[in-house]
This record gives sequence, C-alpha cells and structure tokens, in this order.
Amino acid sequence: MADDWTIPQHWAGYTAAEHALWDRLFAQQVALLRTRAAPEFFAGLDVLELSRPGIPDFARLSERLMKATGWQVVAVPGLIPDAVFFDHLANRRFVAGNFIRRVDQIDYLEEPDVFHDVFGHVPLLALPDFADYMQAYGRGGLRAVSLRAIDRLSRLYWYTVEFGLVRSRDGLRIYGSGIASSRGETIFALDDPAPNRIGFDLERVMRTPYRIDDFQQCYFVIDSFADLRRRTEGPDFAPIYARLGAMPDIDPAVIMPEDQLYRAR
Ligand code: HBI
Ligand code: FE
Repeated sequence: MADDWTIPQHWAGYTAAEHALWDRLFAQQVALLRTRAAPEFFAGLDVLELSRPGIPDFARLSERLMKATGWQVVAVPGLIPDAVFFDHLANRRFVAGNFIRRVDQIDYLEEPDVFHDVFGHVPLLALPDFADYMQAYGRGGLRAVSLRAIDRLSRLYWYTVEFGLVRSRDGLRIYGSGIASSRGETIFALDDPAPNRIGFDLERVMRTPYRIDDFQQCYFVIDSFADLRRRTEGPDFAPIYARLGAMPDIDPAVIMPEDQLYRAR
C-alpha cells in the first residue's frame, strides 16, 4: 500500500457473482430512488454512465468524472485515517472501497464498499456545486485536524454528504449516500413519520451527534446545492468551533424552537 493508502482496484479480479451483485443492488436502488432521489443524483448517474452493467472500472469512471468536474476515483482497502481522507478530498480525489459486500450483508455493512462509495457518493461529484463543496470539506478537514475540531466537522459531513435531504419542486428528495445506498433507509428517510426533518443550519448541525448503528433520528434539509455551498464556504469555521465549544450538544431526537420542520412526504 502507498503512503496515501491507495491500492490498485484490480478490476479484472472481480468475479461474475460480484458484478451480478452490483447489478442487483443497482437495479433495486434505482427503482426505489426514482421518485425519491434528487434529480441531480440521476443526472450524475447518466453523465458518468453508471448504469452500464457491472462494477465500474475506476480508471474509466475517473476519465468521465475528470471531464465533468476534475475529480478522480481511487481505490482504498476500507476506512483510512482522517488526515489522509481529507488530503484526498482537498485534491479532488474521492477514495472508494474496491471490495463489494457479501450477499449476507446486502442490507447492512460497517465498512464502506464499492456500492456505497461509487453508487452512493460519485454521482453528485459530477455536479460542480457539490464537487466544490467536497473539496472545501477536505480543506476544512485538514484545518480541523490542527484546531482539534474534527468531531464538529464530521457532523457536517454526516448530515450532508452521508444523510442529506434536499428540497425539490416535487417535495423532499434524498442526496446523502448513506441513504441512497441503503434499501431500508431510502424508504425510512422520506416516508416514515418518526425522524425529524429539519432545515439546514450550520451551527445546529455541528451541535448534533449522530448514530452509526441504526437509521437516523433526524435529517437536515438543504434548499439547493448552491445554497449548501454558500452557507459553508462563507463563514470562517475557527470562531464557530470556539463558540460551540461552550455549548451543549443537541440530542438527535430533540426539536429546538428555532428549527424549521418538514413533513414526511
Ligand atoms: N475513509 N475510506 C474512507 N471513507 C470515509 O468516508 C472516511 C474514511 N476515513 C475517515 C472518514 N471518512 C471520516 O473521518 C471523515 O468523514 C470525518
Ligand atoms: Fe460514505
């Protein structure tokens, strides 16, 4: 493994069964997401030709993504250290697991596999506003390492890149990869009355812890990808981290008086 934790994808090494599992997951999620994902997600699938059968070859995928927004996809063996992860994003490289889940893990797994990383994350990287947001996140992450503020900043990633919802003309839509790559959460996030759906506010998000072992108790809703970019690339995060240091966290199941709430669809 190289210093940057990247490894060869070994695309030729995938078995027919692994390609077939990708195709099965792809068909299942596209059918569920048709009326639930943001239009920008489908635009990315088209531009990147992700509906071709089989696990994508990262080299070819990177050629298409490079033309769209200057990003590449590189392979890693699983979770990598925070600072290495941020450095890749800051240089417009998205790291993706090269392995695919086993059939008995089809609905839940702990480490991000190629389906979560490529199907879930990569389509939106073809959208310039989102591509720039991800790079800015990487730069912010490198800065947060020295400010000891990764816990705060990772909540922003979690509630946008992983579990974000966005307003559209047809109501709330999914864009977070953790939702889009999960059958159960795709339905739960939009249709279930239980979780709170709260208008995005940067400091509110940074004060809200999250759970990694179950569906989310709250989701944050952005107005648009341009709006997400504006709200996060304007402010200097250092004084925000300093101010939030003195404030208590907000339980993810709790609604605050200032919260703007959205109904399940
Ligand atoms: N590594 N491969 C991989 N994928 C991630 O999403 C990832 C990671 N390492 C660290 C990390 N995410 C988080 O620390 C940041 O989002 C905060
Ligand atoms: Fe992810």
